[in-house]
Amino acid sequence: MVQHMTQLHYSFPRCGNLPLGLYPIVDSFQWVEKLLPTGVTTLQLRIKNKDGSALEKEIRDSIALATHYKTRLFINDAWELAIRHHAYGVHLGQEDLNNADIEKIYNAGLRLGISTHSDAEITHALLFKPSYLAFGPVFPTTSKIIAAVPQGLEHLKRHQQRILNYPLVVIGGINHTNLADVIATNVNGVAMISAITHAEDPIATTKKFLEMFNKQAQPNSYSP
Ligand code: 3NM
Repeated sequence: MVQHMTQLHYSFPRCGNLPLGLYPIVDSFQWVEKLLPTGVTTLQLRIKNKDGSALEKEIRDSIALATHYKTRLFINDAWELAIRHHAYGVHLGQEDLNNADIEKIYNAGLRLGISTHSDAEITHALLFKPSYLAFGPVFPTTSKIIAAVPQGLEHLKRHQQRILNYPLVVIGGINHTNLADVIATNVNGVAMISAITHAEDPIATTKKFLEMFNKQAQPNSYSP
């Protein structure tokens, strides 16, 4: 599929007035089912080990339940299934951008998030006018093999300055030791895998992180 290298004539819809906030990324319907009752307002389903009807069932069931909870569920990569089952949004990595039909995603009314790891990738991602940009890895991560070196909070702040007023979700190595510092940068969303899925008590941990986010975040500093 052709990659869009020129400015699009449309912008993807934003994700509402509520910041994306705590943004757990999970790899099964079972996890979606477990986390939705915690009150989480954003989730991503990122399944890398299934395809065909097994993948479709996970996606379909997750979308149905997230819709019931009014939770913003982003489907990683599987954009056609996300459209077919009316997901809230799609999340694409840089490499996925080459295979996805961006216009189809837009025409179906879905939100779009795009991963970035550098100034050049941010510039590229902005051409698609997505609903939000994800940026990482902020800290070292063991959940994904990534060529980019961890950016740290100082780099993060620099990138934030560059895309002022654009919703930014940060990712990579975020956990209980650094979450307060990350929230203090006033990012729109904080995505995490292992800090939740490897926690001894994932539900209690999610609730604690949600509380931290709600206490510490300054709604006025978020873009609409
Ligand atoms: N994407 P954890 S880092 C899926 O930088 C993913 O684009 C990243 O997992 C990026 O919270 C990452 O366990 C893994 O570090 C995040």
